[in-house]
Amino acid sequence: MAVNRKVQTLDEFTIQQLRDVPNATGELSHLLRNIGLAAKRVNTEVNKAGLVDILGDVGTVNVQGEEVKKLDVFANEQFTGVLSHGIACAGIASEELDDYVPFDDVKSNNSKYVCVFDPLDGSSNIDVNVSIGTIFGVYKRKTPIGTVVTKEDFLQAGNKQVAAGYIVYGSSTMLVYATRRGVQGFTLDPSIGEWTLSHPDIKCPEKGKIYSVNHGNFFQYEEKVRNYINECQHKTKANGGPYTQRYIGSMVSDVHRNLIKGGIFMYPGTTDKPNGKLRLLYECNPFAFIMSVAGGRATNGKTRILDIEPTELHQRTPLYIGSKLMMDELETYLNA
Ligand code: P6P
Repeated sequence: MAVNRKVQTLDEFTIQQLRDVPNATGELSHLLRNIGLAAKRVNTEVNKAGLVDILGDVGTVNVQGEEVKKLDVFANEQFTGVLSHGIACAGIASEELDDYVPFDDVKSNNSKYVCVFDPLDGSSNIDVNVSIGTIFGVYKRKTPIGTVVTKEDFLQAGNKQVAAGYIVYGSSTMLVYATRRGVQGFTLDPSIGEWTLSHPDIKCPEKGKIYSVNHGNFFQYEEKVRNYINECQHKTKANGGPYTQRYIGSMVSDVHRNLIKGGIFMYPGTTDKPNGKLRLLYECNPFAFIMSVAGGRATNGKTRILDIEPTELHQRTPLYIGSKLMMDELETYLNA
């Protein structure tokens, strides 16, 4: 009987990648599998989120006798827990934590990577059942192996990332990660609890017809941005349109859709928030890395996101990210 082995799991894929990477130690593969494990646990809880009232409100004890936590706190604990017990990560910085967390033990101090995380982005959408996500970036530590990591290990430009990815907890749950070798998409098969390769070697279409921006802030954007948005609204068949406006309000979902279909996502600075809302380290840099490997681009309106030298863990930046040709057109407006 022919055995259908077209399905390739995350474990199989990351281990097989080792064959093509000379001198690979397997630590990055181990780290990615750890993230996949924690994400499966988060997925289980996210899928029950609508039942919180039945299972008990946050801060109470549920029918299983477990304390009900806010989902983003739970997610942060899952990723921190799995990575601190693994052998590939020496510490993390998280949207949920004021400062970075060194995993100060012999095993972790001998690890060569650090991770930055937004454990559960868009969590305000949970109670209306809108898809949410986890975003992560992986760096080689700058400090010597064997020592405790310091803040400088986390304040690295996005172009120093060795990997980056996200999990989108949506109609299906996907884990997408990029290394310099390509962007790979895995869909969780709940029947076997495995991440299965469903979107190999993702490339962002050079052109798309989707623009994503919060129109509620329109009159707070600078004139050049407003002019580009007007351009998007006036596209016709004759000049590459018509465009459609899609904005979920959940970055992982909006950028994932545009990565697959082509499009541009914008979170510009506003008069109230000149640096915008999104965080450089664990929201913009990971997506900028993924998009650059997939053939797209990401800027803050002036500079490539990946080239920005961070000065603080939680600093914000305006973000424009998406298909190459759409970014080219945007920049003709921003540089006008
Ligand atoms: P606004 C979610 O809160 C988030 O951080 C991103 O996921 C999302 O893209 C953005 O904020 C939406 O912000 O101001 O448009 O509601």
